[in-house]
Amino acid sequence: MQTPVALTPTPDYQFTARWKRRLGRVLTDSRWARYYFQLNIPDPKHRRMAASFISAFLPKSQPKSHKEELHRLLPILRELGSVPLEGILSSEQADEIRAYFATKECYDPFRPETKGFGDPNAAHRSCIHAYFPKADVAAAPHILELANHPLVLSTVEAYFTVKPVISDIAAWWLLSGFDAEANSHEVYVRRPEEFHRDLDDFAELKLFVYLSDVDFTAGPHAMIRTSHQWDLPKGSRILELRDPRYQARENLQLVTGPAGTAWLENSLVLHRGTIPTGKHRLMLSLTYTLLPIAVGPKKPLVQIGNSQFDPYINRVLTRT
Ligand SMILES: O=C(O)CCC(=O)C(=O)O
Ligand SMILES: [Fe+2]
Repeated sequence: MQTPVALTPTPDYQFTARWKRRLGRVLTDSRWARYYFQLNIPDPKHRRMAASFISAFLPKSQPKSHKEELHRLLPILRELGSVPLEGILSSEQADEIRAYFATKECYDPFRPETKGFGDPNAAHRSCIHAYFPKADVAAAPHILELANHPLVLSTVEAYFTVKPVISDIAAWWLLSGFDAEANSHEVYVRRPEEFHRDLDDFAELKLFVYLSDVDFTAGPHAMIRTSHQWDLPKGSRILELRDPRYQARENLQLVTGPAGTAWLENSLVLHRGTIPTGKHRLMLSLTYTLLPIAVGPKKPLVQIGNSQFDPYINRVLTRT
């Protein structure tokens, strides 16, 4: 009998397959062409220049509300790369959203064969992250209002100098007590001190909102303050906390707070979710960019009647 041979693709085959996949995407969806183009310009200074060039062709914002608050928030966002937004979601509203998600199912994107669940305690032992379908997230109570909160939109518009697009939405459980051995191949587990940037568009801010109470045992979000301005080696988008060339550890910030805690973060800020040691964490993120992004929804997620929200800003999330 012949010994079975494991069929591992050769590096050459993988390389060709990757380029074929990219070409297919670029030819069928122009968002992917823009996506791969901007990936080739990783350094923050050139990205800022590209963003301001593109912005010249985009609609300018309306006169802003919250002038005084903007005066306080914008310098912090520019300098540190992130800024807390207080009072945009009450803890009662966060509880209502969490109760809504308990009636829906979320899924482990890496294990499509496992069942969805609403109760995080019912998760498969190997599951780390479980995401709710984006249409369910967009239809959740309070979320569209939050995405269009005047303080959020004014801050993002002032930062970009033009109207943004809400280009992606996500809500997921980060689960405590997952089987680390079953996930030993995962970078998240294997390199617990690796931080990353997200490069989806030349300008990108994310609104992160905790939907459960997050203390140091609930896998708090971690970020490295001021790192959105750093040039990383060889155009990399990841950094180890211990890298002696950067003051990463000195600038490390862990975000803890009750459900409803919200902040805006430049996606060039090096960040990661830490590993929970005691509690599950439910998180919401809304992505604001100059143009729709390749990794965002392809078609509007929800139909709404006679919307009070700006259709340009909401065109990826909603149609009327
Ligand atoms: O889970 C977290 O705290 C961070 C997730 C993340 O990297 C992102 O949403 O871009
Ligand atoms: Fe990220």
